[in-house]
Amino acid sequence: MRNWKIAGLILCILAAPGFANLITNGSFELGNPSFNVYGFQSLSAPDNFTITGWTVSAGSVDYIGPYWQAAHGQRSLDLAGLYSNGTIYQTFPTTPGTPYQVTFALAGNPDVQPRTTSVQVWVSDGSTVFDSAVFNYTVNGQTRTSMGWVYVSWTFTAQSALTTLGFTGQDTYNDPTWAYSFGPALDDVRVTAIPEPATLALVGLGLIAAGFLRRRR
Ligand SMILES: [Ca+2]
Repeated sequence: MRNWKIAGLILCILAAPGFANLITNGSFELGNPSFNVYGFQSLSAPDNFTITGWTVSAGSVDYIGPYWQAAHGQRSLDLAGLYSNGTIYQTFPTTPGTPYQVTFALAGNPDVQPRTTSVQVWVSDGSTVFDSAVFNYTVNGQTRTSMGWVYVSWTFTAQSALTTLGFTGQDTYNDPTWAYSFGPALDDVRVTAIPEPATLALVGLGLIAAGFLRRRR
């Protein structure tokens, strides 16, 4: 019976990588910001050193600290930084042909409302954006201490051994003073391989085998 339990645990361990988050610092908690007195820092492209694991590749984003409530941890992003919508991305290993699920927390800078803000999420094989989607979020009544974060998800199928996942602010509000400085808010980005039925079966078998012994003891 001991062998069943060991086999079960091994099956679970073998299958576990299919559920791991492939994104480094998806909650934006790691970095070396110099937050201003309001509790954020505007980053201009190119910037691949302020937020660990991420590159600001176009426009501007705000790295948000105490300025507003994060969805997870203490930090998040405004994808319209100073005067411009921005783009941020990260590259990670993938298996071509495998489907992946992207989930992230979405809200909107509440300083201008009501308005609807938008973010484009996209994936590239290094040279070409091969899939993308736009998510809209309506800001109406939220505050910096009650951001109204919602979790959304999207799936793509990898085309290459490395995939770049990016987020681009697409807010259309052009402020007379601040121009495009009020964008969609982003936090808690996760990417996981969508487990194949065989992987789920392995986990199930593993749990059954591991649990069988416990009941018999
Ligand atoms: Ca966070």
